[in-house]
Amino acid sequence: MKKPLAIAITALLLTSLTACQKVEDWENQKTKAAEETATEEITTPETTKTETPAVTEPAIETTTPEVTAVEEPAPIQEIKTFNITAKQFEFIPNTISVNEGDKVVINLTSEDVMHGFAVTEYGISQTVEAGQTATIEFTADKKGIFTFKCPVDCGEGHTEMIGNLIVN
Ligand SMILES: [Cu+2]
Repeated sequence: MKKPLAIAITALLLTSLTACQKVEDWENQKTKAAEETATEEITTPETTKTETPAVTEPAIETTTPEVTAVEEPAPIQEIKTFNITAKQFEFIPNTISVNEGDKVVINLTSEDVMHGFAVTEYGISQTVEAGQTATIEFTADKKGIFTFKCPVDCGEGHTEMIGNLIVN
């Protein structure tokens, strides 16, 4: 009488255990599936969120240096224009002052005979006909005080026809 009862109890226990396990497994699957859909839902907006600023940020970064690159050269090279009169035996004015890097424009006018404007260190030698105006253009890329002189033998006082180009 005791053996069949024990068998019956073990059988009952086994069936209830497997039933419990089945429920547990099913529940685990349910939570797994729920977790998967949850992570999918989270990752989808995350990727779109990180992609959007990644595109706009470098676009701002590239425009910022472009603007400063355009603004910078403007104050460096200034155009300095001088109207110089050449006559026997002087330049008026006889001193011109610029900053290193400036573009220098000289309008040289001769009042009497043929004269000119020469700076050895800058490789400049320009003549001007009597009564005419010649334009000399160069970039002051060397610092210092340079002598400018008349390259034309314009008379007795020709060697006195000198001036100073000051590049600061
Ligand atoms: Cu001269």
